[in-house]
Amino acid sequence: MNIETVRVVDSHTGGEPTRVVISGGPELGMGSMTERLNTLREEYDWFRSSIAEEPRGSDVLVGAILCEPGCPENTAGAIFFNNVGYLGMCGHGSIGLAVTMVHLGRMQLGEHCLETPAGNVTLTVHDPNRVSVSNVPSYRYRSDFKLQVPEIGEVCGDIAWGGNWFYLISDHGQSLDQENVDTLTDYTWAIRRELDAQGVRGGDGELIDHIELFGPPSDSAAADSRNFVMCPGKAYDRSPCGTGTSAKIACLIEDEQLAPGEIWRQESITGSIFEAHGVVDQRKIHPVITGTAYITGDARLLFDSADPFRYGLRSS
Ligand code: PYC
Repeated sequence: MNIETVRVVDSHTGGEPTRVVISGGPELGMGSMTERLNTLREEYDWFRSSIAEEPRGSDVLVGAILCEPGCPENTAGAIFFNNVGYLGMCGHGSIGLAVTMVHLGRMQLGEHCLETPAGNVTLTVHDPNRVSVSNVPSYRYRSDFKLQVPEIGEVCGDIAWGGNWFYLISDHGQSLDQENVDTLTDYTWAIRRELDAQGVRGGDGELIDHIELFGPPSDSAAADSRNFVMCPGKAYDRSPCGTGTSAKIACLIEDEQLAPGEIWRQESITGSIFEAHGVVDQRKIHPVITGTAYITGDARLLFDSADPFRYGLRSS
């Protein structure tokens, strides 16, 4: 494999970066996206780390390998990854990927089906920057789940699936402000560690690796809620987190605090906003998340065989 010809397009969705590998990635075969993810993890994890880790990437970057779809009528497939591993789905990343494909002239306005390891999602391209993602069915697994955290005391929240696993907490006494990011990072990381230490898992036995705090929006005329989302690699999401907003929509609909079709505007800690609603079909909640992404780069990555950090700072 010649990794000197890796072409990437970078974008950000509400401040959260996405790097889409357009060509030059490893040969992953034509199995399902889950099978291709497993091949990537088992045989080419160095490729993930070389793209996502410093010095070429950063802790906050989400990468995506653009794949041929398994089913020819679908537009594309994608495998999402970050500085420490892999994501079943990524909402901001799907919006970034759609805007990237429009930039490349490979996606037109309208509806497209994207295959992901978590399931197929529908991307609706409204204009070259604005995209809706009709996400995988999302649901609450445990409500009012109490956790004793040595550094904090008792916390209580919902465990929900939105394409990734989330622990959603509204009652935390923290101020969701940019100036408070270090404290929020320590707070959510202590919770994340304790969920793992106590063996608390999602419904499928997977790690609950995203912690989401909610608070009042900065402007109640513009948004319904503000969040802080701690991601698996200890970076916080600069966007309102598409899969995290999906998990929230599922909880709100299950609590009858939001009607199907009613708009929920989720603000991130950076002030960016996703507009979301839930569609209920055969008793399943399908969140639809709308956001805006911009292209920030279109580049060829270089790998010098003499570079001791060519596979990433942690993994080389
Ligand atoms: O938007 O779903 C998302 C996401 C997950 C991790 C970072 N962003």
